Amino acid sequence: MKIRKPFVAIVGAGQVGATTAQRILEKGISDVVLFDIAEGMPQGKALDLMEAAPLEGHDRRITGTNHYQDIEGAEIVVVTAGLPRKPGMTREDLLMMNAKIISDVGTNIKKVAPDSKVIVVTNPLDIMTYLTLRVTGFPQNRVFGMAGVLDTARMRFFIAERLDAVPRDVEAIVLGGHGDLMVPVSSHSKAKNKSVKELVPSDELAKIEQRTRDGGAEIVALLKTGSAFYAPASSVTEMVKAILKNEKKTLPVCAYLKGEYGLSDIYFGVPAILGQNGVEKIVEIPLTPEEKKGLMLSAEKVKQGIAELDRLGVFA
Ligand code: TXD
Repeated sequence: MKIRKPFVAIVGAGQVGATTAQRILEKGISDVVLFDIAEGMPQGKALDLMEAAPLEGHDRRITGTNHYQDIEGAEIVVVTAGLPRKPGMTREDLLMMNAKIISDVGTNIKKVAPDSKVIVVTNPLDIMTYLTLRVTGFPQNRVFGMAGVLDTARMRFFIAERLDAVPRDVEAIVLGGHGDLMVPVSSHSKAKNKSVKELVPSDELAKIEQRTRDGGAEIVALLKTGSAFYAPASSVTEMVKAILKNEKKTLPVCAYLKGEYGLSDIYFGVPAILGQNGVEKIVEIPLTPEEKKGLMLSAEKVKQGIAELDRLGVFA
């Protein structure tokens, strides 16, 4: 089947990759090319998804492939290739294993889709996004990562659950690195037209913030094998839609900072405007002294991860 432009390529047809493909197709956003190194697997999933089209009623197309050549011309490349976290394993344990994979994937994207925007999903997220920038040599606005949309969605759900509210109607934002030190910004969380700080007692809000930080681990512990994929796929899809439809929507994005929030030469979760050019602007929001302090701690951890990659010779 001929894929029509603009289309999205997804590298890594595992849980997050395939579910993202499903969401993009079923929401009618664009055609999709699904790539994986596992032979037959992306072809099988693509065929299965096409066979659902008569029932789901969409007119989108997907093909599966093991050849990078087939992603040539992609408007957006979503990178989910990697190994998922196992119970007890930290995101940083994944560092070296996934760094090798990302170097390979980035090199291929540079070759076949040099004009694409790249959304990195692979963990440890902030560090793999930084590595993707270095490997592709793309402009910074065309390389960014997904984590904040997911962490924020988790927090929104936890607040909605506590208040018996509709999750969609709860506003929240989670900033910082995608790790244990991420910063749920409760000063900007709202529900029922009120600040969440007015609606939820501070000790309970602190628990919600902690559950948000542990959101990934909570799912890993329940699933036993693999990690979350439904909400991550929804989060990637939200970003893809904002770019393809040039929505200029402000979302928490793992973006390259050049002095914003007092940080530079780092990929970090901040509010950013997404549109047809990728990250079009970093938005600086006022933070409490405590939130600022939390962000600096989180940034320190991301910087350490980047330094670790450097020490291991990954950038050489
Ligand atoms: O918020 C976030 N950023 C995250 C990140 C939310 C959820 C998952 N997060 C991370 O995404 C997770 O820790 C992993 O690093 C990735 C992918 O998670 P997923 O659950 O989709 O992992 P799978 O199901 O194991 O899929 C990974 C696929 C699998 O099919 C492999 O065959 C493929 O990646 N793979 C490759 N594809 C292309 N090229 C290479 N080199 C390659 N190596 C493995």
